[in-house]
Amino acid sequence: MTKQTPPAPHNGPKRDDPREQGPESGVVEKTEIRTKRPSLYKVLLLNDDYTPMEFVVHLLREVFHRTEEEAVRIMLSVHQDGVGVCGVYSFEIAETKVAQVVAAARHSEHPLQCTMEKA
Ligand code: TYC
Repeated sequence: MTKQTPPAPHNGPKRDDPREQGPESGVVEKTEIRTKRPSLYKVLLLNDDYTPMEFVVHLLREVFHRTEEEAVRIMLSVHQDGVGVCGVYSFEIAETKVAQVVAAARHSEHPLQCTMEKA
């Protein structure tokens, strides 16, 4: 009868044993953190035949912090082209500005329209 070599001593779980992935396994997992820059949105004013020019200029100054010259230029470009950009903002800021313009216009009973679109 031939003598067999005894099996190698078994110290703990083998590599494909699920226990190998446990906290004592020495496996270090790295979680990759990916950040995305927030999308930007254009706030647009639409032209109409009834809202006074001065009212539009006032809103551009108060809501969009435009100078008198910038406000007049933007208002006139909306008046001529039908639509114009008041500013570009993150989603929440753009949404708030649209709401402020619409609220002020309705309060003063002007039909002015203001919307936003992805820049
Ligand atoms: N067209 C308007 C007028 O002649 C002026 C105006 C400009 C209205 C811009 C809206 O978004 C607007 N009184």
